[in-house]
Amino acid sequence: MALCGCSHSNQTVVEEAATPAQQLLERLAKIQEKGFAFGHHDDTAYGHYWEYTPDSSDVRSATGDYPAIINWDLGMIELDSARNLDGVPFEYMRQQIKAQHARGGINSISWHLRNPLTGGDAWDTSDSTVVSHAVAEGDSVNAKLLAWTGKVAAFIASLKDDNGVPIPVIFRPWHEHTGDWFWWGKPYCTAQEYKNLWAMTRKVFDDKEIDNVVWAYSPDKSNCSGLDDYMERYPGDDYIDIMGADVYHFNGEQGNEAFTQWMTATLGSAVAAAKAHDKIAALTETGSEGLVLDDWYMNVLLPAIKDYPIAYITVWRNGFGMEKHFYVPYPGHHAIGDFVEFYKQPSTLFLNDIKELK
Ligand code: BMA
Repeated sequence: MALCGCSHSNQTVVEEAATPAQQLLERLAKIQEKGFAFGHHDDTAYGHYWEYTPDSSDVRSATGDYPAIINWDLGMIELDSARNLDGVPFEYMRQQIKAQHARGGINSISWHLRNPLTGGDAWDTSDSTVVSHAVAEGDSVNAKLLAWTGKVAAFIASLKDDNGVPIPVIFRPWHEHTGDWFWWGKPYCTAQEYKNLWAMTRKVFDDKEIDNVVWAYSPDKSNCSGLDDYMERYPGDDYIDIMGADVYHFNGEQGNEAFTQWMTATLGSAVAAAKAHDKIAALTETGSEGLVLDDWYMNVLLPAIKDYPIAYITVWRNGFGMEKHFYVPYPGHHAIGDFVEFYKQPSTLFLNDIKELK
């Protein structure tokens, strides 16, 4: 996107170069014209049977191709830990982000940060005053969260290719806030307090003039049955680039209908909001844990999303050595054929489909 800094007095037109973030947003819009990009969390860090093995990927084992998008999580970076909450070393993550970018793919980032009041994890909802402290200027919890956010901003700003050019990423903090499982969830703060979390976060990045971040908002299906719910805690057009939705499938075959209804309610709202606010829509998290249905990708997911204009979807991780915690079929799994069929669809875009689309 070329921004015009026009000077009418002397008839010169200065074309400002697009920022890395603007380039990624344009790319996502192009991707959406062709279909939707497929994303997988921690794809090249570990899979069902392996971990930290260069070039490995459960998606590639199944299809011969990498996912178009790989998601990473920065949880624990705030404590200066060398590894994230799921054990991924941050330096390994950085290398893998560079590798995914170099091969023409896209990276996205989430942040399951710890509770700055109690010292517990992201799921510690034991003290519902945490957000009010976190957004109160001068409060020690506020100071702690600002420092934590600074560490995330520093990591993201440090993502550069071999030529020192910043790597654009999608960043999706404060996710699934309509639910009640994270300390920033709906029952534990007012809408204004939640919006203030976003304003704080953005200020940390904007003060550092970080320009490689595309910002995603991602309500969960929980407490999100229509556009009003979806928009209730929307931080504002200046802060958000992507209208996301997190919608998981539960209960195997019995859950099919509910999944489709939730998709209509939540992803449908994201798409409507994206249209009204001139943003990109995405299914920022989805999946069926353990793939209990042989045909989930082709016969449940695809029909549920096919009519929505979205730029990408992301499924969650294939936990190494975790018997039932996986979302992409691994070698030998009974749902491989279905996933390969899904891969072959013209609308599903993997790395090879998007790498030239810049
Ligand atoms: C959840 C599970 C957890 C993990 C968390 C953050 O959905 O995968 O095992 O710690 O996401 O990645």
